[in-house]
Amino acid sequence: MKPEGQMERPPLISVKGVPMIKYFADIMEEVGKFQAHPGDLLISTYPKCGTTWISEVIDLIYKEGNVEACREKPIYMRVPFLEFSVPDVLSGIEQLKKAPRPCLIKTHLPVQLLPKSFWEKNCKMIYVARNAKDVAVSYYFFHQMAVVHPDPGTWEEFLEKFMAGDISFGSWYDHVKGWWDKRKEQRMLYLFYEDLKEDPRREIRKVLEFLERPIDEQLVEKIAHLTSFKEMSQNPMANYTSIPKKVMDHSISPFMRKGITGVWKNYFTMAQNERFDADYKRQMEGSTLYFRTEI
Ligand code: PPS
Repeated sequence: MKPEGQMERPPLISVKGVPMIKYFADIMEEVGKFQAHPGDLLISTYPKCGTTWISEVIDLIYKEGNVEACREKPIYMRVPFLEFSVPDVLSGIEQLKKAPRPCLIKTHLPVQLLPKSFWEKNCKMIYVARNAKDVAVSYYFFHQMAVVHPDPGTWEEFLEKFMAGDISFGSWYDHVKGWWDKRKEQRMLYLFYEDLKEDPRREIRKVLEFLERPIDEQLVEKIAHLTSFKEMSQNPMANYTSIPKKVMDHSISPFMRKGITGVWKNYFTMAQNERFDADYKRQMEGSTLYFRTEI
């Protein structure tokens, strides 16, 4: 039985072969018709790959380092989540109808489900990818605290589902490859969580360049400081603590959990690691994408 006041954990629904959270799937027809503005900037990621982190970086760039302006609203209101929908909470589409445009837009959709108008309007896009092993761990804990997801089961069970792509937003492997293959035909910056961790200043400069903004070293320094894991995990406008408990229960596991690369080593058994690596090789065969699982 679900605890009182908590939402149901409905089973995933397939949208053109991609498993999705039921409430998200329910609005996908409307999402497909969404009209992008040519000036909208799309922030695209597979879940748990650094969406919130890059969103905060970009919002600070857009607001020229004005901390007060960035702390006026939580990150999910400053960067509407296109396909987001849960009962009794403003959906991403409703938010976007009210938002001044152009604006920043977050999505976790795989390339094939992105509304056509983003391609037609030639919108700029920033994609952030993260290594599969850390994503699997992060997503496992997120399933426990964000109850719109199905119950993840044990870690062992969840890892099997992850490899099979039988989780919300489908296969990590297809997602990262799909967006990687699109990067050359679109105005897209493809970033890696591990690079952001290794040298945030270098990656912030890349973003500034992509957005055709001057490289102001003072601004770079300020943003690197404000978007460190330590700062963001204590910032109520960035750490998702303002979201209703029935949607995310931080007492089960905080949204800002560890924020490091290589955390998977604490969870994968040797046997799981071997099985995962063999399967990974098969699923990523032929791709030029390369991920670091430690830095
Ligand atoms: S979501 O729900 O898909 O939008 O989540 P997302 O923001 O993509 O990913 C959450 C993970 O990113 C970590 N995170 C950070 N790491 C380093 N530095 C900063 N500033 C930062 N902000 C968020 C967050 O802790 C989640 O990773 P895990 O491994 O679970 O800690």
